[in-house]
Amino acid sequence: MSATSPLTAARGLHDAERFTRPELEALQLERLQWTVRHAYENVPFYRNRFDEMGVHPSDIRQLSDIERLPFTTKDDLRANYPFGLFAVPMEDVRRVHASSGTTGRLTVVGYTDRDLENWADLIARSLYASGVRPGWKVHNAYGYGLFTGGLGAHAGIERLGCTVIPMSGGQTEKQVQLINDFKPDAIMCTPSYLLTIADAFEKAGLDPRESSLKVAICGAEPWTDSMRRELEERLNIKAVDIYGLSEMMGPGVGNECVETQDGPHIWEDHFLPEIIDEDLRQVVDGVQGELVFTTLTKEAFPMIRYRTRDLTSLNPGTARPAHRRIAKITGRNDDMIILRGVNLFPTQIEEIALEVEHLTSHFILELSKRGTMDHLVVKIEPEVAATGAEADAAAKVLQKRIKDRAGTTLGVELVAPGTLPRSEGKLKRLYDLR
Ligand code: DLL
Repeated sequence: MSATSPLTAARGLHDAERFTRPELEALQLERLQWTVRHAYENVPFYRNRFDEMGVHPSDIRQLSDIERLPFTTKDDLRANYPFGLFAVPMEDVRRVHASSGTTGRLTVVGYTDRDLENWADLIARSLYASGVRPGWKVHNAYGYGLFTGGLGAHAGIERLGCTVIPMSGGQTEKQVQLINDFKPDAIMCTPSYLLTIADAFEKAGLDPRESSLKVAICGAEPWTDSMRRELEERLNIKAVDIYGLSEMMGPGVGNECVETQDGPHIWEDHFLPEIIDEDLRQVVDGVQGELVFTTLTKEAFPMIRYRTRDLTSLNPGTARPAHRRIAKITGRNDDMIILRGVNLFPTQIEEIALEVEHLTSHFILELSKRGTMDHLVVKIEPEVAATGAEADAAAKVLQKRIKDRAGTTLGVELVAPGTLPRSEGKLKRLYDLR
């Protein structure tokens, strides 16, 4: 099999998945040199940055030379809105996507024909790693449109030789009906939306464990291993983690293997990952920090050392030995809550809430001011079947466990089952009322 025959390659293991680490690194170096030259020659922003730092593409002689290159941030994307960072003429850009983020301008990304081909291949590779096989029906509940989730996943499902059910997000009752009637083998959606769908099954009088689904490929937001267990238990499926971001491509930058479920392997033949500390210095594998990526094959939108703001560590490959894995992302450094000097992530609360009997994973965090102090309240739904006394006791347990493990006291308020907003895509956990 040749590395360039996409159809066959995408329907089994790609050559790059069998590489040894030295083989992979040789390819990475060649591709890094190409990318750096491509960006320098075609994007004035990169040329100026490189010139300011006195670095030239010819200085990249080995992979570690990447540390000589400047970082790129979301602000740089915004400052070059909409197409300022594109490295090919507009007529060669076949598609754009955009993400809104929480503040300010859209960030826009673009793809050439070849970029779209690579993306479909990488989703196919990710699905294969998830245990999906040609001939399966895949229900795609990632949102279609400017968001990369829907259309990105769509092309890869087809590429693997599966039947795609292009449902998109929302219309939850209809999702349940289609899953029940079309009997898909796999589903793609955010973990929080899968929970909404499981609830909707029960509301419709159906047992989610009895559905045809075998695998869920979940990502686009941080989630915990406790949430994985909850989803696997409630739906009788395997839940596998898919990672990605628009600035690199979209979904499929990395994916977990179903046989090990030990964190997404980054597809390092296309993306070069680094982890940096607060002083922006590279740290060694195993140490947590901010994830940074450089694209290795992107034509329309090469990105050099893009700071993702995602907090994780890089660990040795397992099921795909040459491709390092990222640890489950605890959060982003911009959704970290600093409460009276203690750092907190919504995922920490999720982890703890899911352990407490009689509570559900339906909760939000409300941050407000009491006098001059910040105050954080967890509003959480108890299980429908819990008695008032059971729910009250559970709320106290939650508060105590948060205090013991996160080191700070939060308010815990019970709210009636079914009253908190339900996810239809990326779930908003934190409401800042200050
Ligand atoms: O969320 C792409 C995607 C779509 C990935 C569908 C997976 C599935 P953005 O909207 O640009 O792109 O958001 C990217 O989402 O930097 C992380 O903070 C977060 N994220 C994505 N996947 C995961 C994951 C898509 N598996 C941002 N675990 C990233 C934790 C994730 N966080």
